[in-house]
Amino acid sequence: MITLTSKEKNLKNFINGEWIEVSSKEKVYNPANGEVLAEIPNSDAAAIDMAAESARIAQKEWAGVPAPQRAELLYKVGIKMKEQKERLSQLLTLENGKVIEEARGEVQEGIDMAFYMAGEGRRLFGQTTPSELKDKFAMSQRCPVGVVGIITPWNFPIAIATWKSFPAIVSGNAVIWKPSSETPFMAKALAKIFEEAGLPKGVINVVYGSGATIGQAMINHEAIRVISFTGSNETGRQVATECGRQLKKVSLEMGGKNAVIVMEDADIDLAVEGILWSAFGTSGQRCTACSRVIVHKDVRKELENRLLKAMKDLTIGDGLNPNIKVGPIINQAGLDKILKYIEIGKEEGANLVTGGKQLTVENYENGFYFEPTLFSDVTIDMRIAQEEIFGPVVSLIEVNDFDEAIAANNKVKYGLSSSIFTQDVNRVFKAQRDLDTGIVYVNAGTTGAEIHLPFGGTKGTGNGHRDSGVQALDVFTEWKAVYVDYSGKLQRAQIDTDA
Ligand code: TXE
Repeated sequence: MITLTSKEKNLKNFINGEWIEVSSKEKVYNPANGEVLAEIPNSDAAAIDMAAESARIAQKEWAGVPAPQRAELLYKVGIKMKEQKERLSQLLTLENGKVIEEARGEVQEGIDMAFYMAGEGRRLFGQTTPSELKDKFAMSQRCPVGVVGIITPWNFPIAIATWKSFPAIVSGNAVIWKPSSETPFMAKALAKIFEEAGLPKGVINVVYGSGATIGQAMINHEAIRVISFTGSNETGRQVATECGRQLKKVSLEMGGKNAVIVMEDADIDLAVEGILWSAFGTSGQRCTACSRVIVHKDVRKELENRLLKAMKDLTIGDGLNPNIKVGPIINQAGLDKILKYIEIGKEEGANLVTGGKQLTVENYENGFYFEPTLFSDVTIDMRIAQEEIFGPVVSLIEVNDFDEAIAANNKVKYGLSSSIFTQDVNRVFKAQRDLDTGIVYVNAGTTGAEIHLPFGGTKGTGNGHRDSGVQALDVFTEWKAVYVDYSGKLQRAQIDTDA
């Protein structure tokens, strides 16, 4: 068990390079034992006015700093994150509950993102193209949008923040960040690292508070030109509707109903390992979590038996204990949601093979634990096979052949991640073409995205934008087309082309 220092506990907004006290507070809990960790500011909308004003001024200067210098600062951020990796990981487990090994992986993702985006400072490529006219030069370039707002969830409190803030900052924007109230320590730690690395004041601002007040104030503020949001489908739709009304650019990532497909020629042991890691890692609270297993009828029984056996070996408890494989659920609301879906599954006629209950862990009686759960005899139209549960619950769906498997994968409103286990190269290529998700894995589970590729999905998962990868720059930049005519006469495009 780690203990928070009094400095770490002292949570304040970070606006214009200053740590600002907020009198209204709410408690934040450790999901492993239900104990109060600290009090987090419950800001009002005036904090956004203050942050937007500071960001507006800071951005003008920041955009004038050459991009390679902006990038150097991100590089320093990466170095500092690396130096502090273990402490950051422990704090992450403390506030979020995920097991320490996964927390280290998440912090590493942030470090990777810092170095990757630092590289972008020497690229930020535009294009030069031939002009249709003589003695004329044509090019396009990326320009910062200005002040951007990022709204992040609790399930990847540092990785998602880096996917959004790093490309924004290297592109010359200033950022206002509202982290989830469940996970305030990662936000404080990252802001502190930016401060130590020497980011000019006002380029990043952290404002704690509720979605309804602070999220809404960000959306409504005229200085904030982009909102990048990760969270639930319901909230994302609301955010997009509000942004649409104001013609504000919005990027959404809203989760998934991800499937692992296991064909009859699959390496079953490998498939079981892949399912375990992607279904029960972060206690099933990943947007890419495997919550459906679509299995060929010839290997259904064998897969079910081996999966069940492997699930029995999962250790559940405090994520800070390195022997634990599955940590707690984020809070009581998360548990209630999972319990609701267990009842729905039973009513729909699915067979509850194992799990399905809240769990009490010795010495952690007030923690939010849930048994790893397996439903079989699930059909694709059942709600447990359609809706995001966000917990350690897997549904087995039996299919007759490859085509049925692809169709079952695609028959959900989400489109984030999918995976197929097979040894057949022809099926591999057909699957990567026909699976309609933004991410496809072959002979691996549904999680494990690398930061230099685009992250995001189709259909109800998003609205066409991507976090991470070079594509993340598109969210935080505008394209400018520039024409330089050095002919000394007025040449008219589309008219004087024969001259
Ligand atoms: O999400 P919310 P919650 C899903 C998952 C989970 C459910 C609820 O199914 O069980 O969402 O989690 C801010 N305007 N995912 O309640 O409400 C909020 O403060 C602007 C999947 O945490 O979507 C937080 O910072 N912002 C997901 C962020 O939005 C608002 C990850 C997400 O909160 C707002 C998390 C508003 N009106 C949850 N209301 C994934 N894609 O992985 C809230 N927020």
